[in-house]
Amino acid sequence: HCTERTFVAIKPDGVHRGLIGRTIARLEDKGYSLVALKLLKPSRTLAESHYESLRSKPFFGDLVSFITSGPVCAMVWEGKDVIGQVRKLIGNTDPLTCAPGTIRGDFGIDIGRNIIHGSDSISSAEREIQLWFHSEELVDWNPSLHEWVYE
Ligand code: YYY
Ligand code: MG
Repeated sequence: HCTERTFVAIKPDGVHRGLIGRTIARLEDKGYSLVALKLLKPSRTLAESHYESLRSKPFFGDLVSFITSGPVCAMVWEGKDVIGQVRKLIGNTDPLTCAPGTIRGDFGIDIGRNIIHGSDSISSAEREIQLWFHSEELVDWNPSLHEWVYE
């Protein structure tokens, strides 16, 4: 199988609400593997560059204050089509329009408290992984479940 990596972050609301374990469980249950994981309080520089494409939006200031309030659980996940599949597991940006069964659909109500981030493309995944992690923090390993998850 060809693998792909994505950047996932449980935002401060998800951490405060005790949703780290249940969120990780959903990605593990799907069959994806964790490549890196850390808990941090992001700097303003990190939060602003993470969301740099949204700099001109009216909610940008609130978004950066919220993310920097921390803690954030930053992760890299790997597997076939993981970028698109994680976006599906997460659900739409606005939790009110998410289907039940998605993370935001099950756990969120307001758009500014939507629990989790997932990269939206190959290029943003590469950019975000580099932004949040040093290359030596990414762990190469071969999950023994692969032969039962992939044909
Ligand atoms: O990728 P995703 O998180 O689903 O949405 P983006 O359009 O990239 O926006 C990033 C982040 O900004 C969103 O998760 C919540 C916040 N936000 C907001 O507070 N209000 C909006 N109208 C749009 C986005
Ligand atoms: Mg986005």
